[in-house]
Amino acid sequence: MPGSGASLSASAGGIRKEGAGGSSKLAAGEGSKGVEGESSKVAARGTSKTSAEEGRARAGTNASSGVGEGGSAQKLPSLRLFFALWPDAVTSAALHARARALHAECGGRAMRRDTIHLTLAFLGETPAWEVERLLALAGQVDGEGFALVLDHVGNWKRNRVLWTGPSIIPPALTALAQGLESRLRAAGFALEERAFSPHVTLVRDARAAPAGPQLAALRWTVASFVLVASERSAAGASYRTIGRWPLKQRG
Ligand code: 2AM
Repeated sequence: MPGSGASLSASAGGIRKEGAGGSSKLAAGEGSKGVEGESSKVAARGTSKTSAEEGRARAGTNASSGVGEGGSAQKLPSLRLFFALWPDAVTSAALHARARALHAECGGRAMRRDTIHLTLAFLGETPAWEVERLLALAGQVDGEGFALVLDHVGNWKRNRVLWTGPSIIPPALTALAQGLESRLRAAGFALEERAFSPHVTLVRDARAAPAGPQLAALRWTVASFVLVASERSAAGASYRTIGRWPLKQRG
């Protein structure tokens, strides 16, 4: 991983940050057994801090081991980061309904509404000081908004994940994921080699494959992308949005 680099100031004006799910409220019963034990801590909107300050302020960090100058082991602050598409409230409610329907049929753990998303690029454990560079880099991505038609339900047997995705991938989604990936790689961030496979995880640890017909198509109007920190504790995982970038609307 490279050291800290470019200043954020040039692109800070284009960055707007807000909570991941738009709403952190959970539907009744979501804390019950059979529901994914994750929660979303949504940060306050609209502060006057600069992007760099906000990125740092939101960088509640994990600690990864490192070796200090004298050779002694020390804890370095790090974050588990990924870029994602985060659904608006209506879309996340519809996706959550789909997750519950699959859970009713197949068992496992349904994703909670405020944790449902589509991963664009998974960075994993990342030094906290890299957040500024990631914010600047994402601000350079010149993506277009698009409609994502989620008309497919898939079942990954290897990890017992049930997911939904588009049978036709919009070119603007491919361009966005590739634009992020190429910038991240050029900046020295390590990404997985496997090809981008757009999907929204709905159920984990499913006990059975869905037997029924494919569900009705769900249309998601994608207007922004986000950088998210995933945090794990005894209570489960929570997601915190660190940055949000609007996608251009086609006129
Ligand atoms: P998933 O939906 O298929 O589980 C946060 O962990 C997000 O990053 C999840 O949406 C997860 O995808 C995705 N992700 C991609 N690669 C990952 C990896 N190697 N480990 C954990 N999560 C990964």
